[in-house]
Amino acid sequence: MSILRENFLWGGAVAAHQLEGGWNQGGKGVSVADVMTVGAHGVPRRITDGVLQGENYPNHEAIDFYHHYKEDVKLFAELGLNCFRTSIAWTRIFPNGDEVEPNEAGLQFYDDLFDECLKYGIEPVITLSHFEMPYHLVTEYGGWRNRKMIDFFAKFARVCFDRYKDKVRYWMTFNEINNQANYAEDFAPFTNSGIKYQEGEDREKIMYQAAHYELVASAQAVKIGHEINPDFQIGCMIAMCPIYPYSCDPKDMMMSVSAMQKRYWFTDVHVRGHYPSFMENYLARKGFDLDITEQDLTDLTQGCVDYIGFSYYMSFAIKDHEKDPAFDYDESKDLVKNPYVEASDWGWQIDPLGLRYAMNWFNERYELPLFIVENGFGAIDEIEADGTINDQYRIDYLKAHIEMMKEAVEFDGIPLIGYTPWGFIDLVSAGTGEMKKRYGFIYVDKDNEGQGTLERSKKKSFDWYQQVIKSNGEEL
Ligand code: BGP
Repeated sequence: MSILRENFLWGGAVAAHQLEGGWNQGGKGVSVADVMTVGAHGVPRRITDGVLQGENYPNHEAIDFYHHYKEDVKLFAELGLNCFRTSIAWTRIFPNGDEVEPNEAGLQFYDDLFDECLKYGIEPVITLSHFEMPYHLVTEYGGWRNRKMIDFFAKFARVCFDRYKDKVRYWMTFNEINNQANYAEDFAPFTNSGIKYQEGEDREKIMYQAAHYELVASAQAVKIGHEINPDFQIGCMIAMCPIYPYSCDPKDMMMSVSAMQKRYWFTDVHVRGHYPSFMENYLARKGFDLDITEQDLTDLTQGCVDYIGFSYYMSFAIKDHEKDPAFDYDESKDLVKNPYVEASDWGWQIDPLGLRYAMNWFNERYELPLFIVENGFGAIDEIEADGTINDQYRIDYLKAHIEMMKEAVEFDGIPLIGYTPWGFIDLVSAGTGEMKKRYGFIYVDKDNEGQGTLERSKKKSFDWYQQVIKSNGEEL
C-alpha cells in the first residue's frame, strides 16, 4: 500500500514560453518572453526595448512544442503521467492584451492540446500567467505598475475559464508571484509583472504596488472561475525557498522570521484574503502610500484560493548583521551560504529535508491542500558514445525530495494533491535563456546556439520516473 493517496497526481511541469515556440504563429502577439535578453551563467535576463533577438533567439522556437505536441503527449503518456502542468500564453488568446475579442486560433490550439492530453487520461493543470504577458501591455501601459492591468487579466482569465471549463479542473493564477520580492535583481521585472525600472526609481515601492494589483487580479479571477464552474480548484503559486536562521542566536532566528514574512506575505493575502499586520506596518513605516481601494480589499476577501501550489528547488540561510528592532530584510545582503548543504553548478543549495520543512510551514499556517508543482535539478547533460544519457544525479536529487515529500505525508499528515517535476522535457531556462541547463527526463536535441534536430529521446531518468509513477511512489 502506498502512503500516497490512490488518485495522487503524478505529472510534469512546463511553461508555454519555455517550450512552445511558434512565437509569431496562429495569430500570437509578441510576449515579454519574446524580447528578453539571452542571459548566461550568472547573468540575469532583462526586457529589451522590443528589439527581437534574431532567428536563434531561444524562446522563439524553444523546443517547438507548438508543432510537436502530439508526439510529445504520446511520450508523456508512455512515461505514465496522469497530469500535465503547462501555462496558457496570454498572447495567443489576446495578442496585444487589450483587444475586445480573443484570438480564435489561439483558443483552438489549447483546445486541441487539452483534448490530446485527455485522450490519454492526462489531466491538464493550468497556470494563467507564467513569466510572460503581452509586450504591448508593457509599452502602452507600463505593465503591472498600471491598475488597468487588473481588467485585462480578469478578462483573459474569464475567457480561459469559460472556454476550458469542461477540460481543466486545476488552475493557478500567477506563477511564483512572490519572486518579485527580490526586486533588486533585474530578473525580477519579468516574473509576470512586465515592469522596466528606470534609473533612480524606488523599485521597492513599485514592486509592492504591482504585487497589490496582481493579488487583486488573482482574487477577481478566483471569484470569476468559481462562478463559471464551482468544481474548479484554483490555487496560487509560490516560489518556496525556506530561509533558515544561520545559527541559534536569537537575532538570527528573528531575522529568519522577518525574512520569511517579507517573502511569503503574498501567500497570506491569497489564502486569507487580507494583508497581514506586519505588512501593513512595514508599508506605513516605509511611507509607501499605495493605491489600495476599499473595493480592492473586498475583492481580496472574495477570491481566496482553494489550494497552495508551490515550487521547491532550494533553501536559504540568513544572518543578523546588527539590525535595528525592525529586522528589515535585504535579500542582497543578509543571505549567507549554508555550510550544511551542497549547491548545484548554478549555486542553488540542494536541501531535500527543506521540502518537508516547507510543507510543514505551509500546513501550520494555512491548513490547505498543497500541490508541489515544481521541483528539479538543472544540469548539463553529457551524451555517451552510444547515445544514452545517464543522468543519475537527477534521479538522486528527485529521489531524495520524493522521500521527504512522503515523510511529510506519512509523519506530518500533510494533505498533498500531487507532484509535477519541472522541465521534465528539456526546455529553455527561464532564468538564463539557456538550453544547456536541462531538467528533463526527455532529451531534446537543441543547443545554446539554437542548433539541433529537435529530436526527442529518453534519458535514464525516464525509466526511473515511469517506475515511480507505476508504483505510486513506492519504488524509488
Ligand atoms: C522557476 C520557474 C520556471 C523554471 C524554473 C527553473 O522559478 O517557475 O519557469 O524555469 O524555475 O529555473 P531556471 O529555468 O532558471 O533554471
